[in-house]
Amino acid sequence: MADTIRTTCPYCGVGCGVVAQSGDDGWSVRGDPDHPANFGRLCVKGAALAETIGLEGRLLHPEWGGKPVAWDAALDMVADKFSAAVAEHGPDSVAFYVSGQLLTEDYYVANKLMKGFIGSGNIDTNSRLCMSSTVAGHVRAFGSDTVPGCYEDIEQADLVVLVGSNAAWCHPVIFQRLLAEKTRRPELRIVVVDPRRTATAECADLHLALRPGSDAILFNGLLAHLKGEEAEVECGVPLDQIVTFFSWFAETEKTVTLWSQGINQSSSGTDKVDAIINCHLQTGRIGRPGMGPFSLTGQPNAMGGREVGGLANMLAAHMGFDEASIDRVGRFWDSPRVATKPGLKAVDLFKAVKDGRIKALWVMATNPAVSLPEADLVRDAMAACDFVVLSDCEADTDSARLAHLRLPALAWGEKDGTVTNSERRISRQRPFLAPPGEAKPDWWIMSQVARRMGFGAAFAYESAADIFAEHCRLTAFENGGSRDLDLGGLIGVDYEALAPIQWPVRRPGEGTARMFGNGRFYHPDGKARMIAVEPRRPAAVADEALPLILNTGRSRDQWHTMTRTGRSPRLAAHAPEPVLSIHPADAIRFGLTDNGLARLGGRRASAVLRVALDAGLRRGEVFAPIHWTDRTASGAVVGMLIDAAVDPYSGQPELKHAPVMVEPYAAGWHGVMLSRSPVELPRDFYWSKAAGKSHSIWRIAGAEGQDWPVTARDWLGGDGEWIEFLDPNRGHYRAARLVDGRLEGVLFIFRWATDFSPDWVAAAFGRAAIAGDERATLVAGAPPGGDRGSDKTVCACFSVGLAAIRTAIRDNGLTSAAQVGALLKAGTNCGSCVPEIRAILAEERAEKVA
Ligand SMILES: Nc1nc2c(c(=O)[nH]1)N[C@H]1C(S)=C(S)[C@@H](COP(=O)(O)OP(=O)(O)OC[C@H]3O[C@@H](n4cnc5c(=O)[nH]c(N)nc54)[C@H](O)[C@@H]3O)O[C@H]1N2
Ligand SMILES: Nc1nc2c(c(=O)[nH]1)N[C@H]1C(S)=C(S)[C@@H](COP(=O)(O)OP(=O)(O)OC[C@H]3O[C@@H](n4cnc5c(=O)[nH]c(N)nc54)[C@H](O)[C@@H]3O)O[C@H]1N2
Ligand code: SF4
Ligand SMILES: [Mo]
Repeated sequence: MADTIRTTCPYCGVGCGVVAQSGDDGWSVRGDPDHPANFGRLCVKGAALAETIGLEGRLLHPEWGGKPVAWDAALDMVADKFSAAVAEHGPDSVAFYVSGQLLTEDYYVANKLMKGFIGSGNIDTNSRLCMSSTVAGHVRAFGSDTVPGCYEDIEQADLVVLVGSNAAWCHPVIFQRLLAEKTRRPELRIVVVDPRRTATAECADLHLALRPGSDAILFNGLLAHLKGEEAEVECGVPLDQIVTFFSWFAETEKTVTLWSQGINQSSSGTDKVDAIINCHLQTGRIGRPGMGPFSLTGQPNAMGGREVGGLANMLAAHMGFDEASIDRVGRFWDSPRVATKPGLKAVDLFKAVKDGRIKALWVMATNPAVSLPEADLVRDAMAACDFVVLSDCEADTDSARLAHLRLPALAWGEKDGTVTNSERRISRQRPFLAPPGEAKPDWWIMSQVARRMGFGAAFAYESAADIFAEHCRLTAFENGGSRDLDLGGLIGVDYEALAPIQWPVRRPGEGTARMFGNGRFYHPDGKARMIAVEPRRPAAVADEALPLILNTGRSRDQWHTMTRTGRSPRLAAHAPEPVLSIHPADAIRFGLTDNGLARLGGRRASAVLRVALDAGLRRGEVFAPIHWTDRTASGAVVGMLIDAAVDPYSGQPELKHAPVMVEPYAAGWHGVMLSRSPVELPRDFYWSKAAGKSHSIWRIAGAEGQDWPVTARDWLGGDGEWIEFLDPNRGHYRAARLVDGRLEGVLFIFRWATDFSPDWVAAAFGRAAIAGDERATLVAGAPPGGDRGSDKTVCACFSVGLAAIRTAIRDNGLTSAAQVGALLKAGTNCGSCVPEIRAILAEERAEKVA
């Protein structure tokens, strides 16, 4: 294989180009300077990609009941089980649950197999949890699921409004492009609409910390204002801020409104999307440079999935279930059995699994046992299903544990295909690593099953390129300008060399930056629709038993259930534990302390999280990240606390608004454990696990005391040489286990919560042997010199901590993030931490005044 490969980042929907290069130390990655999404930039997650390509923990062989089986047997079994269920109970007794992390080619095959040949609409995707309200909102307004604009619009705008989007963390390179433009043109205004003061809000000219769920009231009010009507806007925002926002919006022609999950993940998400789009239609600000409504997509291929018809309510290639489309797709696929009605949407699909209507379920590239609302009930459903097959790159995920059959899929760096980013730009993901073990491309696995189910002729693909060509032909088939998605100009293209291009591509080499600039939309009359929106409150309300509202979302340096980012020590440093952010006044009210532990309770389940006081939250609301699973924490799956209220049009669940209770988690002991080998800890006390360089780090705490020397051997292994220190009076225990002089594990237990940082012990794990004098310091409980090295990483690229930044600001009187960067390098590489550096500067300023 070549030693320099151009490919695309597998994380967020920005879709950055990546150059992978092999050198003496293995593969390294850098931003692709020629890719139009990022022009060479990468955020910290993209920059750390090379740290995530190791094979540890990968699923490398098909497994039945935990034991390896041959591919042939595994594929036969899937085909037999699905065929038998269809024969006995009909096509709607089977289902696929897929993902925006599949490549377009994989997705196309999944959709064709289910909707075209099994003949059921029962294929849905995790994009249901992510983008489906935007899809429904687009279709209602435009007659098609079309993102009108492009990234350049964000730089050309004079006003950028971010609604329910923490782009500084979730779409960092787009946000960097916006901030760079703001530096060039300080008159460019940024407004952030988010109940929380996020890193994004930190960089805004105006932050509207509205009451959660009240966005439709705000945008209805704005629409009335734009029409010259009087409007009362009660959404928890002071009137002067509303007036400022409305007048900025009214007076600024070049306005882009970006939104993401704060809008979509709502029981009225579709209405909220249309309430935003209404304001752009009213002012004609759409499809022209520097303006437009712009949904930021989450996953690397959320858009590609929508394009092939991966959502249960779409058929294929942006066609729905109307008679003409069913007929057209049937003729194109040469199948008499094309599904004639939409299938079950994700939440309903898993309800059907639970009550036995679905007899065979295939989960691909997603972790529903964690990411769906009512995740506990989803687990029950999977456990009760007759046959669950799961394709993943990882061997051990919460969902994989519930599957009968596990199939090993190729991962990023190995797989080959295309993805589409938020601005409709199709880019290639190219392989630079050999397929490990027996792992296979997802499209291959499904095509093999299709052949065994008797559909061989329609699935005779030899490569991803074959599938892409067929997909392009379908988008162009009997199109004639009637459908937005048209890849006719890519038919016959050199797939290997395919350069990033924005669809529609009607003629070779001609991409499309903007849609609708000519005023033509895809409703039959060619016009767009303004949708009358009646604001609705979130489905669930706080009460005496569950007095707080839980908001959930993302941390800066982790991706979803951490299967990839969790491998990188650099990425773990920013937030090594699952954290509950709470307003200081609420913390006092519920008896919580900063850095202590809290039990967060919902109706059926609870979670234990580390407390972080955050005055940027509204009172009565708490925030928790979605990343921790049963593999990485004792109990921090927030999806179990959230009821599955869904939007009536899109079926998207309300993942940002769940009533919860909170109480202190009283711990009698606290500790840290480091181990080179995997340890499976019990779940009757708190623990969370993070990656170290050659080991894992567990933070632990519990109520009941233990016989520590016994417990330590139980967890870390009995043999080898032990160095121990036990002080029963003070409740202290410290132990290190060495094998052949090399450190294998350490366990430190304290009586009191401590912000002990394991960095200095971690360094010892890197050494081949521990010298005599160092052995004593290992269990002394503090590194030589007594500096426990406790600090929070702010800049992951250059490992710069909070303390160093504070000191530099104080000692040198620094006033800008640029000055901090000049002195410490922090924030000068990927820039992801610049918003945090600004927040630290603001805190230091406030302290000086006070
Ligand atoms: N670091 C990182 N980046 C990611 C991902 C990741 O896992 N990690 N995942 C990717 C994916 S798949 C997605 S979908 C995107 C998501 O990207 P975002 O949507 O930007 O991220 P979230 O943190 O889910 O939520 C955004 C914000 O919505 C706010 N919010 C909650 N309720 C409301 C409300 O009622 N109104 C408004 N206006 N705001 C509200 C939350 O406070 C939060 O700050 O991120 C992508 N990028
Ligand atoms: N409470 C709450 N819940 C949420 C959200 C929220 O904001 N709050 N956000 C929702 C959103 S927007 C999203 S997108 C979802 C994400 O939730 P999930 O999709 O469940 O999360 P991931 O960890 O991305 O799961 C992807 C899995 O696919 C595997 N994988 C990666 N690439 C491939 C591949 O090419 N082939 C195969 N076969 N497997 C692969 C990975 O190893 C991983 O196990 O979570 C949703 N859930
Ligand atoms: S912004 Fe970061 S995570 Fe998103 S595509 Fe670019 S490098 Fe990847
Ligand atoms: Mo997402």
